[in-house]
Amino acid sequence: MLKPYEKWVEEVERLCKPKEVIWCEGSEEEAHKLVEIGIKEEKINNYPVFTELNQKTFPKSYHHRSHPNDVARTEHLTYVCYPDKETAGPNNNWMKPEEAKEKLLPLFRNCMNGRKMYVIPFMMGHPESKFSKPCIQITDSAYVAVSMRIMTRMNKYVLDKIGNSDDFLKGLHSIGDLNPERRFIMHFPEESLVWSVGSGYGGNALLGKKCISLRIASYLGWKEGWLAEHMAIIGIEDPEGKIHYIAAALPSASGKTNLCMLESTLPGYKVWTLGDDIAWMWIENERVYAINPETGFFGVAPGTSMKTNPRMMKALRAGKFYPTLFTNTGINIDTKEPWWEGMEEIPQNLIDWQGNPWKPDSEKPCAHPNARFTVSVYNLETLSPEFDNPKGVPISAIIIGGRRRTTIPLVTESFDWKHGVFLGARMGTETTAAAEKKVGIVRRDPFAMLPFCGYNMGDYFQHWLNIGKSLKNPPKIFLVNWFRTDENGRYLWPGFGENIRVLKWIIDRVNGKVGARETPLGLMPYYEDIDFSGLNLNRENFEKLTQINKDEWKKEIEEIKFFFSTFGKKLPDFLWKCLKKLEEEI
Ligand code: OXD
Ligand code: MN
Repeated sequence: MLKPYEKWVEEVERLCKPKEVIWCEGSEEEAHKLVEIGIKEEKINNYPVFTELNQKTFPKSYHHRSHPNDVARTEHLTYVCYPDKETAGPNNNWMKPEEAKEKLLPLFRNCMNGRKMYVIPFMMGHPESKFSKPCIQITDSAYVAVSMRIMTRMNKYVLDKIGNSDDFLKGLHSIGDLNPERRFIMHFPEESLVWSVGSGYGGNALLGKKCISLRIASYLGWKEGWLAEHMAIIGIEDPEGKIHYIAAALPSASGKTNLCMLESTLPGYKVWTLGDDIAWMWIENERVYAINPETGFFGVAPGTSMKTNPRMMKALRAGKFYPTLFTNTGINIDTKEPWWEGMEEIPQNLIDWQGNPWKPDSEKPCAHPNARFTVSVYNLETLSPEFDNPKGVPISAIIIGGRRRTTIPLVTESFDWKHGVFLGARMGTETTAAAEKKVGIVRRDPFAMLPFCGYNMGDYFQHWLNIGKSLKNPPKIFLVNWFRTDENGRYLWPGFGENIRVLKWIIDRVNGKVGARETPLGLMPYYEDIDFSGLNLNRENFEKLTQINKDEWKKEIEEIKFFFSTFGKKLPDFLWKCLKKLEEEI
């Protein structure tokens, strides 16, 4: 008798008709073979899937060039499928499950003809954690298979763990013909199933990440009483050696990776990394605990440098875990090293992300603005010793933050958990290159989850409110904005390592060490309570950073009203009440 997972793999094989089925085990030896296949056999747009980079300066590194039309998440082609539209909510594209399958079956039929099919067993979360999930992804891309080894606990033990049960999450992926007309990322949360076709891009194709660990997991969390969030997790060690853990939701390409590797400019403070993108959180003994279900970083390369993120630069060169991947970066053809805008001085002979010679006066950037590195957490020197603790870490504070040039102050503490849910629900941010759309437009992005919440966000807000009810000592919630500018468009806040000053204030608030001033938006710091030592930030700039501009807020409130009204009856009354109170006070 076939086990349920064997039956599923056989069905997929019959549908997709690969020339060969490879059951992956997750070993390093196997990863070498997969990379070899990517170098010698598989091609994308006539380029080999992998080319070797300089093995001395970037040990174990390879370059990957995607199809030029396949460089970011495609939100307009991403659907959640439930029998009814209301469960999906206005925040998702929706299709009925039968309709979605009918649409995609012809795209999967024979799609792996002449190609290899990889069966990848993996765990999201530590195998001994009660919150981890066994999963299997099927793919026809060696790039995806190798990336999954970096990003997840890919291991054949997962098959033993699944055994005869059908309680595992499934993802079927094919790059198809890479034609955006035939590209879809379909989620079937009620079946713990994802179908993705037509893209090899990380967020669309590494199904353990956004699809399973956020869209499907957020649905499971809603049903089972926990949270799957788009959050980094860090431990902040103070001069006495005490560590506070913080989870931080910032939108895509807005600094979660830099935050979780922050190198403190305040003496005695040190940041430990647990995760840069996803947090699964649950309640235990009336406290919130979190794990990062991933084991790798899929970070934005442009802008990453020894100045902005030295720890990541070292991890990329560390060569501990096999392999490290660079996707759509430029290449220095003299040294065979990857290069991107903002890295360091510009080398003489570069080719751009599409393989064309590139000079600083070229019209287009050398690296794609959403060029990425994929690197194991185990390459990082400051990985928290708690990373592999199946029990997770207790969370003292939750940070949410948008990318906003105006309106939003540097840091605001919510009055309580419920008010924190309001701050998260009304959050807006300027769009970035992580998804295919116009960059720099403000859109509402509650808890940085708009593209990733797998069900109606009205229900999601209520779920957050409900979680608060079972917490005796809930984490404090803070809204931050590192991106406010002055009248000349210059950033008012230096960001990066200097963010530790705001994090220190947050921890001081958690420990009741400093006061705060009450404003209509929430609790804000006094100038004296943030440690600005060694930083040239005068009171006048601090006031600009924390200013509440009435005209900007009138506009903001109108936008929030419009956004809230899209949820109809599903929006918790409490959030309307908070908005009304804010409007009156402004
Ligand atoms: C990511 C994203 O890749 O949010 O993490 O797009
Ligand atoms: Mn992300």
